[in-house]
Amino acid sequence: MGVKFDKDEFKKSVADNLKVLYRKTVDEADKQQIFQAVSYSVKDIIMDRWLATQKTYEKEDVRTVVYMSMEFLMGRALGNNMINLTVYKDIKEALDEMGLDLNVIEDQEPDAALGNGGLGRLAACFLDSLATLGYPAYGCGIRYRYGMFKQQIKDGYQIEVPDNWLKDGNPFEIKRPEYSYEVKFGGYVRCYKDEDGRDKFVQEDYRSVIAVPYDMPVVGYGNNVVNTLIIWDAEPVNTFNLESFNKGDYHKAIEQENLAKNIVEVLYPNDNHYAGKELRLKQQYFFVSASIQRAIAKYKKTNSDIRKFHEKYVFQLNDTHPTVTVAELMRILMDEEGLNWEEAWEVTTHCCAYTNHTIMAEALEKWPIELFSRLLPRVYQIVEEINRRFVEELKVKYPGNQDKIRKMAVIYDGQVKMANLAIVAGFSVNGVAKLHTEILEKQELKDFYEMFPEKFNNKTNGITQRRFLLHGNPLLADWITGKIGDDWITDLSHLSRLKVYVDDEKCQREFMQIKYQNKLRLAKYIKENNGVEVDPRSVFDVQVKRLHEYKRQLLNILHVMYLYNQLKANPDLDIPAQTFIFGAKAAAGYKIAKLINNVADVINNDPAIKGRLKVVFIENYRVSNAEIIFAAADVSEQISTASKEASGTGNMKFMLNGALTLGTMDGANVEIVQEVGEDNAVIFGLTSDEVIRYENEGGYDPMEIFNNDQDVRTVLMQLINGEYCRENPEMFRDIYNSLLHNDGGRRADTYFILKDFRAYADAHRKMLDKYKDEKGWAKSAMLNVACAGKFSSDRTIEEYVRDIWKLDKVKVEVSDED
Ligand code: CR6
Repeated sequence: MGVKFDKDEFKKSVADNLKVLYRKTVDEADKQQIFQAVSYSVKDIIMDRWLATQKTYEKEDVRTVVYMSMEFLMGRALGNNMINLTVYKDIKEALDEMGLDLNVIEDQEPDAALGNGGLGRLAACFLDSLATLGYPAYGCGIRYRYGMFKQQIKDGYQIEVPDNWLKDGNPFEIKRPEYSYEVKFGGYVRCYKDEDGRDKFVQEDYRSVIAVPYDMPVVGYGNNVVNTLIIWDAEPVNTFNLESFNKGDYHKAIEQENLAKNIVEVLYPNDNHYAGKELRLKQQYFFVSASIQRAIAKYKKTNSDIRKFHEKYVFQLNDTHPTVTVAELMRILMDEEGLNWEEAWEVTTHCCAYTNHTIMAEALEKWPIELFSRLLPRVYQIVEEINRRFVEELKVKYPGNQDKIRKMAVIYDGQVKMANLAIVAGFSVNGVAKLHTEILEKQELKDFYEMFPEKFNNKTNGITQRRFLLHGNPLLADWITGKIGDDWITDLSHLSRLKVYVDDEKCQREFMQIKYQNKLRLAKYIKENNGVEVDPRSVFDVQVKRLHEYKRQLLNILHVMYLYNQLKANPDLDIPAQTFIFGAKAAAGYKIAKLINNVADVINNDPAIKGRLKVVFIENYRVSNAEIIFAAADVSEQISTASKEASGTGNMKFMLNGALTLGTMDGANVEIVQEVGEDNAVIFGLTSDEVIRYENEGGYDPMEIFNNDQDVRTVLMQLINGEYCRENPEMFRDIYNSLLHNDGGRRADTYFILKDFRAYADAHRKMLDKYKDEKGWAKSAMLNVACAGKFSSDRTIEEYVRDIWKLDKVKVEVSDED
């Protein structure tokens, strides 16, 4: 089943689009215009399938999942849409014939960077899998005017530049003003009796905005299914009738205009960190309220009994960010649909399911009740009532146990605790990797697990092979298809069929040749974008992910400093040349990028080590360059402090592209090693049990290591003796101090960097020994690909469907098929 592609028709369509959009011919148009024209031509192919899919859903009145997420890190759409329509190669050919280079055209598209990191990208992978598997699904999020900032590196520092991704227009989106909804903030709640004597609650003297949806197509692979990502924009209620307002209302009109402008202005660039800003809560309620209103309106088109809403809709809450969903749904069901509390609660608690993505304390969302009740007065009343009833339950179940109430109540200490709200009102709570779910059950959410064991389940994350292999690594994708056929594209478990080739020396050579080509491609990218020359024959050792203390980029760079010392002391050291590649955006203020860049500067310019060590910080790491980076990696650095990384998904993308994991027993690394075998990865460091034990005991003494390990001491002293910052030797004193000294409530070496240092250095040695054995390495790398099947987001989605969402697959027929 595929799209019937007519090359001449497509070429004509591109030329026509250039004419209609820009009054230009192909020769006259610039690259951006060509990108737009090609995108509209591809959108044209999508459109029939999109219409057919939505018609089918309506006709069959399907049960639907709404994936509620503040973040969708979609990346570029054009290439992925062509891949999933199965017309990538056809279009490439057609464009070739027109004298146009598809790679250049794809490069014109800005990434849709509506997310920070793993959580947002996971949402994007899930949408891809849902469409490919043929499940009715919507993503609901926010159409931020500015997505994740663009990163520039100046003088070693990260500079954040606004990402005006909509500047040239977004060719794939469709504005749907006819499905707009009002969302209200502030004011007060008036209670009155209706004609039946029942209490009615209305919000008065509020400020409001109009939520206007933009639809983005989510194309399934080769199956005619096109689902929808709805991203909400905010418009003022009364831009057009300002004149009609009297003096009193004028002020309010301006306020509402500003509210609309501000609310969707920018994505908060925090990964795994909660900042508690009022505007953030506004964003959350804004998209949640609009999305629920839309779902209910859609439901009512084909169903009459709102008491059965949960039979047709399930809301998956991507972390606590959209948790206000439970209270907003209660509000709408009661205040607007006329249900009583029990009826509304019955629906809500069968509708909402919550995914936890972290155990990091600083990521836990807690809103001061002052703020929450001021912004959402009616919703707050409902949260209070949920809390009151739940605390009653706790008192019955655990009489006299104040500690349970303190830990489990939804409102406590003047704060609304969003995770508790999600767990109390949700019917499912899941972690994102086996180890993570175990930690939730045994530690972080122990009390809830004891009370509601049936709600808890694990869903190990996954990634879409369509983007991260088929699109990102075409050479390897073709090679795999040549060996085992192309079933892997929609069923990644087929990769295991590659196992029969791992000892075949010809296959090994082919495989390593592809890796080499991909390393050349990355080397070229690095040269063009960073001006650094790297040796494609060196080991590409890569750590790309958000900059975060718990992810321990610091451990990595300290080890590079150590290696450099070794090489200087012993120039004949028999180790392969290595290139350490970093890529990461930081929350403002985290200075580690400066250290990495300064170390890079010193090492890369030292002729004494004869190019055997290079360090590169790739500027503006994002989905589009990630695809190039994963394909070229030899070693995948997954070195978070055990217990801290809930899952990780980059780890899976590296594995799928044939890199060996050098990592801790954390997150999904545990399952990666289980799949590929201990010989085909290198594991080091404290276990999560050990970390948790140390934490409970108040830490460990890093001074002991400082005193006894000369190599570690040398590296640490280099942080404060100007070795990596001649003009300001004090530059890295903070880092030095944080590793050795307690500071107020903060333990020295909070993330056990020095504790794990030796084990990490040994792990690197072990990895290099493996690399020296060419055939052994090729075999291990191939086994990583062959064993990556489990980590497809298709598998993850099938588990969500089976255990939580209970959806049926849908078939979509389109008339232009082959
Ligand atoms: N930062 C986890 O830290 C996980 C993703 C997706 C994270 C990461 O280990 O793979 O979610 N958590 O589940 C949060 O964002 C809160 C992440 O991306």
